[in-house]
Amino acid sequence: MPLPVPVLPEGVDPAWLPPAAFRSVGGRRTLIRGSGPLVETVHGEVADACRRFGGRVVRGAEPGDGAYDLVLDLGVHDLGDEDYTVAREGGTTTVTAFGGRGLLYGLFHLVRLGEAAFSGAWTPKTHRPALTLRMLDHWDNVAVHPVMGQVERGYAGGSLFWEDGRARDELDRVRAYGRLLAACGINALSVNNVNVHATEARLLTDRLDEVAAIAGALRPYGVRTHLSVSFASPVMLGGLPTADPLDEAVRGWWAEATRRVYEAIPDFGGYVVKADSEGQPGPFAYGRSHAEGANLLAAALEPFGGTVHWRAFVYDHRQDWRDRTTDRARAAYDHFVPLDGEFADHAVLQVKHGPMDFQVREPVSPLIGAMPRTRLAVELQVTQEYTGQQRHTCWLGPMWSEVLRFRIQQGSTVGESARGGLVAVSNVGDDPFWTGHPLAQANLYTFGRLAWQPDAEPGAVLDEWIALTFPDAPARLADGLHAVLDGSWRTYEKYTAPLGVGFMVQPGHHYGPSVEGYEYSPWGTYHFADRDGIGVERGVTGGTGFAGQYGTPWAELYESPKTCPDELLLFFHHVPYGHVLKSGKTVVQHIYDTHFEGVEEVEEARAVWASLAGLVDPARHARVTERYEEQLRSAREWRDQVNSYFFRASGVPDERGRRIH
Ligand code: GCV
Repeated sequence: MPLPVPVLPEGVDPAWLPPAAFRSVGGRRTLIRGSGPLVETVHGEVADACRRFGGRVVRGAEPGDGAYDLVLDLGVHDLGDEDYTVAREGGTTTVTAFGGRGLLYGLFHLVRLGEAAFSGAWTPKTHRPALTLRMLDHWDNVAVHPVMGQVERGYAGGSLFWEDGRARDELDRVRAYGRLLAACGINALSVNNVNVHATEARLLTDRLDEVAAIAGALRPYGVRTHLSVSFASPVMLGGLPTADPLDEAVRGWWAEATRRVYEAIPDFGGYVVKADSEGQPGPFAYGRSHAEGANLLAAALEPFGGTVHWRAFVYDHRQDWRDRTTDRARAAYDHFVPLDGEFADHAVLQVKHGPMDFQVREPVSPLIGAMPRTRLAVELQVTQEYTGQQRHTCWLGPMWSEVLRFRIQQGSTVGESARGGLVAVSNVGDDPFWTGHPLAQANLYTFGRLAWQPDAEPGAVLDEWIALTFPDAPARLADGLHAVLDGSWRTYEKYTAPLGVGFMVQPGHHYGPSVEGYEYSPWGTYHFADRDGIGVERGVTGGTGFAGQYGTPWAELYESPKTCPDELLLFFHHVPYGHVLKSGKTVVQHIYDTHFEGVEEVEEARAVWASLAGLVDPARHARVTERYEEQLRSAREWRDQVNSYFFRASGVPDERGRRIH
């Protein structure tokens, strides 16, 4: 039986799957061959397109039995579960796949191609994902947390999954979410915050049925469910006196708990664990290593084929700001590199892409190139915690692409090193536009597509997103969207923290400027600005030694201010305000210029957006317009605070005599 396409609740934006995106797939004579649950999903999709645009679907016949425009063929092919081959010959477009996901991804491939999928002739081409795991982590709490709200670092309303303290009864929206994720290639999702509070810990045991219900809603679109668990579960939930990973009773407890999970959710993906990090419990309490901790859970998951995603975000968050010997940027490498080779096969070490914490500009984490005997997943942040909180337009595709294409170790890019997959913190909530800022949908789509193909051109991915989201867009709209999105990450960088220094945000909620907000805090987030200069000395000579954690050529390049790229200069070096950048400007003049330019660029983008009224539906246009007002207000605040701070600290006037307060 074809599975009906999920119905969007009234008023919810269809994002990149509006009905019109299926116009080319509808109106055809289609043959679908093969069986299995995802074939029913594919059938449902094609049937829905035919209902809207004409055409018909036949199941099971042989391709030669009639004339078909489209054949979707699941059978025995020399392909992996997610791969598909597309071809066109004699007026028939064919997708062949071996697995249901492959067939579904092949169908969405045709949707992306639009009319081009049904014209001309092309030789067979096989598409396969570069990374087998393409996952979103939701930092959703079941119960609304008194400080963090329902979604930690969430800027799109409440949770899609949890409401009034339990899983939603109505899961149509979750089904529709799974469909959006499949259309950009995401195949896994964890349903709760990595900071596991008391209520959420119980999802593993007595509240498992709620997780199973969500898994059931995501499954038809090939999205596997994972769960964040507390390392202290045996104590919190099992009444054991210890959570020591080498204790037999603890190992037995995890084995049994995991067996029950698989009984309820046979295709369960595995656990996500934040241990010994920002107050979460972990193996250090028992004098055990993080490999011992991760392997405990890997052993419980292994019989069922599951994986533990063990996060490498381990650092001292109670640092004394007076202590210049401790460098947070070093922490993940220092903790984990000695453990290379000790992690079990079913453990994946999940590493944030930068050594600090999702700032607008960071170097790539040196850990990514330094653990060749460990399966690593790289973690990005789609939710815009430090990049404008979905009030600012900030398309992160170019940043992620730079990270993924960075050659971290000889011959290998970050994308190639992420053998355990690419993971991102989701930016989605129950907001009618899914992401709060409607243009932030482009970030989620881009993440999925880059996870499928890390070396894809981000601009081409944005073209896809535009064509799907606005199927009848005139060229003027597409140009306008590129104009406001293409450079928006660099614009954001210009009016916020300069030259890689990071963390000039207001403490706690992290929105808006506060140059010294994190300067005398315990979080390890300092810039050391004084009257003479700014930046963190992280060289091997005279610094914290962080630059030495890289291999060749990066260690040498970052070691000296002469060779360090301008955009990371203050991340690696403390320099005088008069230091001349490769651009020929002094550091302080660069700060003034970029902050003035950043605001001007927001003003321009706001005007471009205003000119698109009439080409975009009114509700979406109004929402983005409102966000631009706030972005401009906030960008001016950033400019004025940052420029005034450095003018007062340095006493150096702006060469161009602009107004600084
Ligand atoms: C889920 C940052 C965020 C925290 C987040 C943490 C993490 O510190 O501010 O909200 O906690 O990263 O990635 O675990």
